[in-house]
Amino acid sequence: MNQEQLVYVDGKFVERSKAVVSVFDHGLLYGDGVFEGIRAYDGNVYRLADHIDRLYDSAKVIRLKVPLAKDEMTDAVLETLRRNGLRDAYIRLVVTRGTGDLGVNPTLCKNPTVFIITEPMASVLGPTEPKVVRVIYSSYRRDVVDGTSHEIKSLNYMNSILAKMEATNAGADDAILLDHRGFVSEASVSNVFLVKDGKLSTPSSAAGILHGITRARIISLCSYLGLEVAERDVTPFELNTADEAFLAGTKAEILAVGSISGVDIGTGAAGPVTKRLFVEFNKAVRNPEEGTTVYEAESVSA
Ligand code: PXG
Repeated sequence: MNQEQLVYVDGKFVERSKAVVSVFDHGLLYGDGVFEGIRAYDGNVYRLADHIDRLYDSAKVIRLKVPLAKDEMTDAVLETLRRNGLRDAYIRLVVTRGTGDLGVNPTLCKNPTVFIITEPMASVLGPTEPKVVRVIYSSYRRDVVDGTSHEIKSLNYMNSILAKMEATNAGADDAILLDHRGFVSEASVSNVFLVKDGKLSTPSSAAGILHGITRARIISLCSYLGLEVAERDVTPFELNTADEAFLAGTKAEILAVGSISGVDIGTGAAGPVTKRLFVEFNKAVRNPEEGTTVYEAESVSA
């Protein structure tokens, strides 16, 4: 594609190199804003309605009034993809508090900033096998639910960034954060599952997790497949001694966890339940019924 990709900024489509926000935007000054990371698979935006709902829930909790109705936001996402001719894409949808003064108080920020970045991104889901990653336990604890809770998908990602840097520094792919009590919470930008004796477990809301859309889909896939899933407190001991563990998120899709801080999980390779869910999830994301179609049928090129 020769033409520069376009970014939606406050209702206008702007060339990527010219897409900017003010240095007085509180999204930049204070991390005051919310976002979503979304994928499109073959012209269908996976679970777009769920992402839009979560965005508006995050905004509600920080008392940020999104200047578009949900259907207008949906149209803006689809139009950005169309204008960029993208079928397999990553979508970053951001709403910031907007410009204000040099003070943390947001009341002077009158107009929230909305921008939508789309880029080509092919799925990492291969036809058969999930990728295996090595992770560590981070020394940073997940933010608490009565603090800067990750239930809010806010622009404040320092907690995850510190953990991710720690992982990179240790030569690992990612880090799992524990919550303030010492229970397993989540990885930097994905949720955690374990499999023991054929049953799955995943940390519950109490552990300060983001309510992942991939996590929710895996739980419903498990129920369809007749697999049991418990949402509960998980100790590091339980995770270390699991038969299998995997990470789930929009960007990660499904990644098998081979080891955590040097302890092999199961055989250290992707286990049978992880592989099965990987295949099923792969099918789900490509099912047009699970997505919001970007292109009208007549405009789809062969
Ligand atoms: N936990 C956290 C803290 C996240 O940020 C997930 C779990 C998984 O949620 P979903 O709804 O995606 O299944 C996330 C998701 C990025 C990026 O560019 C981050 C996420 C999603 C997409 C892209 O870093 N975070």
